[in-house]
Amino acid sequence: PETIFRKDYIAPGFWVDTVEMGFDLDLSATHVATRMTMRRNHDSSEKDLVLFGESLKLLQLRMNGVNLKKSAYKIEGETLRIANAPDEVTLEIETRINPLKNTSLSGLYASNGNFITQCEAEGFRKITWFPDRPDVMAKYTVMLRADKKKFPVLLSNGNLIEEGDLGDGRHFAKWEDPFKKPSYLFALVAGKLVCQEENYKLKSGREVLLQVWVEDGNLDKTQHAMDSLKNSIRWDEERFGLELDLDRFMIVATGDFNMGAMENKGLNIFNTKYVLANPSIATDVDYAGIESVVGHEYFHNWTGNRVTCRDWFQLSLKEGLTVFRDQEFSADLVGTATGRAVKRIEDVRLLRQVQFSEDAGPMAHPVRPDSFVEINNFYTVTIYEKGSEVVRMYYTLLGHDGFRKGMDLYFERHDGQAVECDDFRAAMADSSGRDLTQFERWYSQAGTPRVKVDAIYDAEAQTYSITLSQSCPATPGQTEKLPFHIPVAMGLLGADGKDIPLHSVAYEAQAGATSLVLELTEASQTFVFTGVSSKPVPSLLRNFSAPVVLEIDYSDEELGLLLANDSDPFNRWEAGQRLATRRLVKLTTAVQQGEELSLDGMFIEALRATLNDASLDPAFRELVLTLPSEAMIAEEFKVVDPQAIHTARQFARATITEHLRADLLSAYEGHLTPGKYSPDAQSMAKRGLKNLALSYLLEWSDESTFELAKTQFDDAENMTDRLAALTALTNFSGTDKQAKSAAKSLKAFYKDFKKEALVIDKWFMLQATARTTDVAKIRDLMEHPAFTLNNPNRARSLTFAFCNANPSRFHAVDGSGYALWAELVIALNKLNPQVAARLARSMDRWKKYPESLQVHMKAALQKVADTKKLSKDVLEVVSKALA
Ligand code: DPP
Ligand code: ZN
Repeated sequence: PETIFRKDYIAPGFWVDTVEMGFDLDLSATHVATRMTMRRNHDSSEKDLVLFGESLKLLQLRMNGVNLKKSAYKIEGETLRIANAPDEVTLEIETRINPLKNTSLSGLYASNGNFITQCEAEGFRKITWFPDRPDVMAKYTVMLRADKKKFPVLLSNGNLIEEGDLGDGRHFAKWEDPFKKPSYLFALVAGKLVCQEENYKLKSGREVLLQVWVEDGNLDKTQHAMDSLKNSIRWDEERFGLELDLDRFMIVATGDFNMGAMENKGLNIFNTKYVLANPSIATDVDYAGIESVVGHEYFHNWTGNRVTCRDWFQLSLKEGLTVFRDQEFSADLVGTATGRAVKRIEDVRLLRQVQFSEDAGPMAHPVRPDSFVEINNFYTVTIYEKGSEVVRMYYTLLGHDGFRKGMDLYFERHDGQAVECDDFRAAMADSSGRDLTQFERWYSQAGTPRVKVDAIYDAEAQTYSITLSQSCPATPGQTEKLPFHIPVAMGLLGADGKDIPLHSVAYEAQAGATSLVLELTEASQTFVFTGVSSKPVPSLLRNFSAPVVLEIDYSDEELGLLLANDSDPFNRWEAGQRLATRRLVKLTTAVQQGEELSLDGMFIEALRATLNDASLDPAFRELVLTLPSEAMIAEEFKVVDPQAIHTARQFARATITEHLRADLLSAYEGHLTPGKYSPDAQSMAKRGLKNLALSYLLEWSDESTFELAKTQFDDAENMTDRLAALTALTNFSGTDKQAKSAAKSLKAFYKDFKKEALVIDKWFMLQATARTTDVAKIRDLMEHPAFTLNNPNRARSLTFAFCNANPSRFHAVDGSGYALWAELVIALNKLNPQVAARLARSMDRWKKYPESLQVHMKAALQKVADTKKLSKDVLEVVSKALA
């Protein structure tokens, strides 16, 4: 398939001013009539009028009132060209599409008898021929017609300007979006839906209508999404001075959705997973996810919709920025300093576990990619999470007010435009007067930079010199990297654990501060601190001020001091993770060499002290007590041995429990949250620590802790506690009687929640990631009547979870996991290429495994690559892996 390059960008030959669309909605044969007014772009080298289309039945094409004969245009693949079009054109196009047959869930499709659209990135071309590219922005008017009984609700972007009956059992609704937008933000929804609605007063006093639309029977699960929406609106007003520009804002939930959610103008469409919640079906994690995704999509209204992307290579312009905004939103809502740190730690954990791994694999790409085969493959953690880190670095470099000035200038310059990442950087530079030329490399160079630390204390001169040296590993297509502009927030701790006032000639203006942001711009730089009366312990990269790997040799004692004292909570946690990682790596090697395993007292006592420190936020304690995941431990090795890592980590968990049982039990009992469920930060933190304690307690075979979990499962009044208990029970290895009892609980859970799709997803996922679940068990579960590959959430809950989150079982030594993976990718490829390509990525890092596994992995990859009619989505992923 064809590779598309950023450097080949050509402005569109024609602009579109207005689009009028008429839909006659029918599940298997929808008629779409489009009329658009277009005008030549004299600045473009493209002279033809170019439209894109896919899976369309073209019924008619008229230009300026004249039917075009087949000879007047040329269709090649997805492209339709009209040569010699006049400068002013009215184009009328009629197409027919079949939403029912559209299992790709891109374009217009059917979901449980309703119509849903998804047009980002290139789904609009599955609805009509159109210059479907984000730099073509137009005003839309949409007329929807459908059977009134089957499709009582008809929604599209913007404002409802007319509705009524058509007489023949059909009705219509006419919608007008007052803002011009790219086609990827188009949306329509039609079907049997109900809504929770509310009038909401903006800060300016203007009233807006907010609606959350769901299928019948789900109105008891919309309150949290509505609350999150109101919080988002208020937050964007207060933090960025950005007001909702529409009179009406709608959220629609659908059970069939490829992604989390979509920011269509005024009509956000969401995966049910990020809308539906009440205490009995949703966990604390779900509540937090809904808040952040509702925020994310709402914030796109300015960062993405009002100012959009010139081309898809600029995707991070809107996604990185909007992730940064949603992260800040969630942090601000918690409000406390440790609450912010907890959020930061969770975000960084995800970045490291998934994005660092992407950066080290065959799909590594810069935040602003130079090329792609299929844009849908580039909705990645690099674009989103690393993109957010890049935005966060401006924030760190320019400060709170400086960043806000940059944002203001960005909107002042670009409102209503489709722009590039460079335009954002220019706004940040010009508003602050800072030279951010070198900062561009964060957009152009892939790979995770490494910063090596060498420090020398000179007792006589009382100076402390820190030398920072940066490098960045080669990535596909990029062998040499130039130095990045890296903000390194730091402080120095004295022997008492307190921050030492900092004095450095290079940062004279901030003399006496206890935290500084060093700017590393060269390959190697030395920063000298004076007046340091004893050898300090450095705390570097505070709050994770840059997306890099920090290589520094700490002694266990230094890490202990940081864990107990650092004024930066992120680095406190980081010190604990370093202590743990060091031990888990050693244990893994010991497992491989058949040596006896042991865990030292220093580490266990450090954990005990943290666990029992009542002055610390329970959420923070939970994070410190959580060992690095098996995937994170794997990153420490050149050659990964998933079973040894699993054994090592399990040993560590059991040993921690052996020594801390009494402390864990009192942590459990001390953090109960009786009474009505509330998803506030404090209650969530308590539940989190309590349930972590429970999962540890069940690592140590014992009758009473099993009963504790069993009782929690039976008596739970919310899904958080119920699911935590069931997970612990399912992973418990005890007597036969206990195993039977756990199986009974699992069955009861299914029965109780059979009607709640999102809960059944959890039921599958819990089993997919259980320690004892092997490939055969997954095949069994795939035969379960509730399992289907047709629904992305369900497919992900069982098969993706197994391939991505149960490494010791997926990487079975006989290669059976890989064979299953290949079958699944091939099956999904036929149904839904986007989802298939996501699963295909599970094999990205195959070269990191021992030869004996690589043989099987390569065979599985090859099997997929050799499949006939492979989508370009999957083809791109597997051919890059095999390259
Ligand atoms: N633009 C969507 C989002 O990230 C995903 N397609 O919100
Ligand atoms: Zn987004």
